[in-house]
Amino acid sequence: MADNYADGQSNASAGLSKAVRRKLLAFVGFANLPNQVHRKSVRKGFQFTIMVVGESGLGKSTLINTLFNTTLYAPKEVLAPSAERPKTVAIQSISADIEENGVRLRLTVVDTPGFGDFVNNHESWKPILDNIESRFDSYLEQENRVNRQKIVDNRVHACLYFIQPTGHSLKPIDVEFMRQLHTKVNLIPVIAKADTLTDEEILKFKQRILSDIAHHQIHIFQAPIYDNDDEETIAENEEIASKIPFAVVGSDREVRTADGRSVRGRSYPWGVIEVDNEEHCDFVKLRQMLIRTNMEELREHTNDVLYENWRSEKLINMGVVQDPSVFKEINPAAKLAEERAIHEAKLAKMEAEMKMVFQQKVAEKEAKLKQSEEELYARHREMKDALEKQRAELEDKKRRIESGRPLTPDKKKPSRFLPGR
Ligand SMILES: Nc1nc2c(ncn2[C@@H]2O[C@H](COP(=O)(O)OP(=O)(O)O)[C@@H](O)[C@H]2O)c(=O)[nH]1
Ligand SMILES: [Mg+2]
Repeated sequence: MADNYADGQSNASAGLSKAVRRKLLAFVGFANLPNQVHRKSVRKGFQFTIMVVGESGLGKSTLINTLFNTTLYAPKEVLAPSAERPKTVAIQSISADIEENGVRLRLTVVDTPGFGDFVNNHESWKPILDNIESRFDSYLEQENRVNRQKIVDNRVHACLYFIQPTGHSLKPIDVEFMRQLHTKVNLIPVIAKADTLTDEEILKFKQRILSDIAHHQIHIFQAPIYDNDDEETIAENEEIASKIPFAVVGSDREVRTADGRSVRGRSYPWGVIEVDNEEHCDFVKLRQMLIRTNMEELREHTNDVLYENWRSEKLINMGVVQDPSVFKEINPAAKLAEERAIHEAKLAKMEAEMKMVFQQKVAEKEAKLKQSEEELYARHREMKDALEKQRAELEDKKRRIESGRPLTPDKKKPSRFLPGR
């Protein structure tokens, strides 16, 4: 009795179809899935595009060279004052394939020289926004191709916005740029040439920048924290987040410190600022966020949120409507009735078709029968006529025999059948 009762219980609870966490009895192998994904992505390589925006001379090119430890940008020739300068923001992109421990990365840096350099900087964000959107466009076009095997991802995954180290607050052009772009790109604000400010100035400047950003409801990229992250990762991400906006110093030169070490940095009469020293600036934290910890996060956020929003907005503007039935809740009874109605309509149609074919066949058969009946009649008449003729002949013969005339007619004589002979 007790056993039955227990059975009843377990059946009832099984009916709720709850996902049950189970311990596997043996090794199945899907724990290896992350390794498979890893191998595959290493083989395919990664694509990452960074955009740098800021007035010229803020150290954008230098910082990119410092970040990737390569000379992506050659030292620029200083333009003579009389030289023709471009009148608008020019957008240039440089790509480089870099490899580290067998992992290939196609890095593209999009530079925007000329931003903020004009007397009238009205809408100088526009060419940059256009560039970002045209990259989305090209991705969308590739997604819509028949063959989607080789999609090149040229979308901008991160935008480093260089803030002039004034120590005051954001300038109107900074606010305008970030307001226009924050829904299209992962914004990462940095304080340029932080070696020109003291530690205290940097701290105050950061607070003012953050409050300006909050005031204008600008969304800057923030590394998400997940439930399943270990404490170390959480601490690391919090540490990174606490440094935003990163106060950076760039240098692609090695200098010698007072204690004789050779470091990447900038040398001043009073000492050396080390780029890779966290005590001196936030360069290391910026690099960590961009490259070591959040590169995939930046790529994912670009794809899943920024691109996705742009894409659905664009498609809606183009008049593409979402079929609402795709999302309709399915009611099993209604679905069954609908299916039955369709089935019945199909049966009725089949029946009508069969009836029609049957009637057609019957009509054909009838016509055929009528025809053969007429033929039979005709034959019957013919045969009757022939018999009639034969009888007449025989009668004639009989009469001649009785009258004593010869049976074989004279050859010279015309036919004996002619009437009146
Ligand atoms: N003080 C200081 N100077 C820098 C820094 N980064 C670059 N520079 C200098 O600023 C000048 C302009 O740098 P560049 O990278 O060409 O600026 P861009 O026009 O924004 O690309 C160069 O002379 C650099 O050596 C920095 O972090 N601190
Ligand atoms: Mg430059």
